[in-house]
Amino acid sequence: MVPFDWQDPFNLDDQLTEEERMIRDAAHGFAQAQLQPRVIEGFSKELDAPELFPMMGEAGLLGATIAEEYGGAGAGYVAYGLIAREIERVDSGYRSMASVQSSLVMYPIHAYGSEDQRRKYLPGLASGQLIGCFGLTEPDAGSDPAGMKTTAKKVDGGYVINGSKTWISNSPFADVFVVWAKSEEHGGGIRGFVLEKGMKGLSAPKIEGKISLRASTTGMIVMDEVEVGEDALLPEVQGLKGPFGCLNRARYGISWGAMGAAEFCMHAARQYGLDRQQFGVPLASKQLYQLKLADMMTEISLGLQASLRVGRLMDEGKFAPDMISIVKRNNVGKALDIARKSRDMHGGNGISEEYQVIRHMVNLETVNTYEGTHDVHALILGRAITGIAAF
Ligand code: TGC
Ligand code: FAD
Repeated sequence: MVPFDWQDPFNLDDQLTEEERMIRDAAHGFAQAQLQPRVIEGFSKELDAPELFPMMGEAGLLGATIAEEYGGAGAGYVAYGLIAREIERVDSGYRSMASVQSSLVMYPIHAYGSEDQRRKYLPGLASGQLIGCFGLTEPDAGSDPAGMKTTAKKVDGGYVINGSKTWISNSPFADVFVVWAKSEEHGGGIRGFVLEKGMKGLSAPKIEGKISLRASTTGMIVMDEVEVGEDALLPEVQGLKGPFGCLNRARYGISWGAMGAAEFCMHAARQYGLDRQQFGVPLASKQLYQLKLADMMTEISLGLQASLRVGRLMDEGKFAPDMISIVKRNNVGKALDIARKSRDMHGGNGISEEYQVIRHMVNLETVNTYEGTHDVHALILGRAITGIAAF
């Protein structure tokens, strides 16, 4: 028998390699030293924080799975998940900034780009000197990206792109825009293009007034007759499997990240219950309070084990996207439930920014929606179980 550790019930630590533990500890140190001190004000004032990208780059947190020759860390998907968990322990918005950069911008350039595109963009994105964004969602095409209206028309020497994308993380200060469009030249099939800040006809207005994910900047991408060269096309992928291949990585990272937010909320509720006296005793001595803590610990430990399993399978090249739907959907749904419970267990203090749990709670509403809503992932799984697509 071994002593039981409520912070690591299944001894996840023991299932990691030495390198993974080092990456996790470095990410934890960075997140607590650099992100935690600024998040309350950043969220409250809805501050843009582009300066975080070079800081995250220097800490080795961008493009962890990308080969070292392009500036990445050459690490595996478990390490990538551990980074997401540590950043989202502080705030889902900061994790969004990093996961868009790594999974939705660096990954497609690495996996679908030409060698020239890889050399041109990846080192700058890895160091955080360049900031990336990913444009799939449109005003009239969210859960159904096949309904997108953005087009790429072939012209001499390149393409002309028209359309608009909305709810795009990082877009207002992005340098590099990975955008998906229907290409006339390819029979209306979906193709990816890399656009750059400053191109004529390209703008990225900020969406103001979010009540969730306020520490992360979100905007639109407006493309009005944007002319790009042939070298802007991502040559190696065609069809929706292009953007979905990126989403697989980001959704998987979110499954770890959401557990980081949930761990913060559980630890906060535990400490609050030990410190706060009511009816002459600590709240933590009450059965109802302990039941909630037991449920939280159980869901977090199961969720982390599941993400670890999927990460190992990704590293071995043996994963199916449906596995990722299970962990994205379940872990985010459980994290949201844990954040709501923690908010309740803090009583009136639970609505104060100082205690931070309500910030995690409202952030997780976004996380439950983006990268495939909770219900869309249920339908992906329903299709896998029945063979019938019910979208
Ligand atoms: P469907 O017919 O199922 O598939 C079309 C083609 O794509 C392939 N495919 C996949 N490939 C790789 N990975 C996956 N997960 C894949 N899923 C599908 C499929 O094999 C097929 O290939 P081919 O060669 O036969 O053409 O497509 P559908 O149009 O019926 O899609 C249905 C559905 C609901 C599954 C899909 O549209 C969906 O997932 N919708 C959700 C949209 C979404 O997740 N959007 C996310 C936008 S990005 C974002 O939110 C970033 S937030 C980041 C942050 O700030 O952290
Ligand atoms: P809709 O698709 O209109 O869905 C509305 C509701 O209907 C949901 O409850 C949904 O589950 C339900 N629904 C939809 N279809 C069905 C169905 N067939 N059956 C039953 N119910 C259904 N996108 C990007 O491309 N890049 C980004 O960087 C990005 N960042 C984001 C950042 C933030 C802060 C937010 C909020 C969103 C971001 N998104 C981004 C967009 C996000 O991916 C979409 O919001 C999400 O995919 C849902 O699309 P929608 O908002 O159009 O909702």
